[in-house]
Amino acid sequence: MSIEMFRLHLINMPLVRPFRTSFGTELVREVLIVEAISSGGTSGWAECAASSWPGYSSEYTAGVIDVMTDHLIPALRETTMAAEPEEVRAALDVIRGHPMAKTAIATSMLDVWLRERGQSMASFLGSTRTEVDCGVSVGIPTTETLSELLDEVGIYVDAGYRRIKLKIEPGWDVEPVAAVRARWPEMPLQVDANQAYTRADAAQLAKLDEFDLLLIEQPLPEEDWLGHRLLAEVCTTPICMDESILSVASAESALEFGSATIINIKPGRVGSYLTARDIHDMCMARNSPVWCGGMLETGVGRAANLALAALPNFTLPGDTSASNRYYAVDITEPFVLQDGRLPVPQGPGIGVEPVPELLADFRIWRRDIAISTGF
Ligand code: NPG
Repeated sequence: MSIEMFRLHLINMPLVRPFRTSFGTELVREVLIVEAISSGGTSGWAECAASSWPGYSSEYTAGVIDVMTDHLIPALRETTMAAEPEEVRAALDVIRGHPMAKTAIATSMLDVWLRERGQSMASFLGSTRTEVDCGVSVGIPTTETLSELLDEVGIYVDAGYRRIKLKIEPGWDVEPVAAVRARWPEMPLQVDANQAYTRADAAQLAKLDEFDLLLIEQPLPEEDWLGHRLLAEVCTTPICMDESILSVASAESALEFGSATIINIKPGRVGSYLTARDIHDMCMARNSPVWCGGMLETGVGRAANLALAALPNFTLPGDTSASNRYYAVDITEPFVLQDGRLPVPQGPGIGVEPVPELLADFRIWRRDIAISTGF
């Protein structure tokens, strides 16, 4: 088996409602879908987590396309690897950084590899569940009103989501959390600041302690390990890291240094589903819970994330919401919430494929990169 070509599909997916975070607002998700095509004609599919602009991290779609074309795919071409997933990871890791681009290339190849073996990604990664508990991430309302927030949260509570995550930023934190907590006293609740605070905000963040939150996610800049630890000393709410976690080493450092007690695992941020699994294993050995983050994925990225979230130490509900929380029409068969859970795909590879007509409908650009990796 050899990969003969990568086909990059750039699509524009309108969100059902704007998604506002402390770093910006998305109305339409620009999504890069990677298709790896083997000599046997099997297509493997992956979704790149990058956004169109470098607001969440330094990666962005146009940069991803460049690094894939100029560096990552050529790095594969130069190797004599046999396409074992570990060898693909090692070949791509010759290039520094660019984890979202690497994850997309590696996952498309892994999907081919698994499909040709008839094995599901869930079983390959070591899943122990056939369905996963789902949470939902609620953006800052564009009107900045509590009524809009409560209306949106109400929709998700009624839909059966098992955990609510509120986006916060300076000026939008204690009041919205208090309002949601007052309306839903029993609902598992957490917040995400996307690095919007500074060490000087510790007292403000500690005011959130009275609302019985599961965690505060990434309150401080990603490189501020000491700041997170100092914050953990003044807050009783557990601190969780997202943007800071790029590897097993950074996750282990976070736990060991006391910067965080809970890790959000996003495969795109760590360069590979194999590394995501390794972080899971390390955290499990330390009795530290993990949960699966989300990047507003279509069904392609969601399927792979659900396979990961089915591993045993994903004990907190993830940002793995149903298709209709994001898109009126998904590019795969939609994922539908059932009793607050989503099923883990069990078919070969990621277990889903884009519907060709829908992929074509949403596509704005396509590029073929022919290669032979020699395996
Ligand atoms: O449900 O996929 C989802 C969204 C979860 O909040 C979420 N993602 O900071 O984690 C994040 C945020 C995000 C989304 C970041 C898109 C960047 C782009």
